Amino acid sequence: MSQESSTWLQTQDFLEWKDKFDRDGYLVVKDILSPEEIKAYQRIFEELSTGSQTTTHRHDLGSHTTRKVKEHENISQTMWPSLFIPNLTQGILHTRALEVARSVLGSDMTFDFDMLISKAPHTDTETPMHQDESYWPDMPDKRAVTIWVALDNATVDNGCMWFVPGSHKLPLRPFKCAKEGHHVIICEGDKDELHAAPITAGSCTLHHGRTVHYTRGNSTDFKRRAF
Ligand SMILES: O=C(O)CCC(=O)C(=O)O
Repeated sequence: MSQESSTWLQTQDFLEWKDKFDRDGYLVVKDILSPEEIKAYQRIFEELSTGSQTTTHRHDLGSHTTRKVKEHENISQTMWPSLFIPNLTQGILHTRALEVARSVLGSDMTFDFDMLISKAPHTDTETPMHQDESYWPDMPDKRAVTIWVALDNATVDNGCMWFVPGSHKLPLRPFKCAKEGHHVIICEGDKDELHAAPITAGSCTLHHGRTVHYTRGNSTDFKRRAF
């Protein structure tokens, strides 16, 4: 871990993070990126989510619903951006995310995978309520955390994260494919259980592998990008 990043951790309320994360199964950490760093990651985002080198790693997570805006995928995903940019995992975003993960779940936590996910203006497609653990039910060690770094201000109207507090402490909920044969999963639950976590660009949310979460569609004129 870089010296610079450890210095960053010392400026944070990291001792509170673990208690909140253990209690709620999710957490907001503000400003893990500076305004200059946000711009640098936005550039990487645009290069990878539109460039021809990543076409094999891109798909529409919202392809189970009818397309709302013809020229855009409903929910655009680019898997494994770190395969395409040398040393991306040594950069500030991955380094700080790993420090945050280790603060809440243990110093042996390691990086697993990364992805870019965006909702273009007026695509209005929800990411259904789900638990990430449903995608990897056979993993013996259940200590998993997803860190969602906003590259634009994430609001209720453009698709910020929503979580069901405490859901990580209960058994995995029954789930099914959102549509026959489609890979997107939806779990049982009621939207009234969800709490919104709007954050500014450069801040992040983290959620446990079993925490029920969801995002609304983007009904605004602006992109909602997350790393
Ligand atoms: O960005 C979204 O709409 C959903 C992201 C999500 O479900 C996740 O990162 O686990």
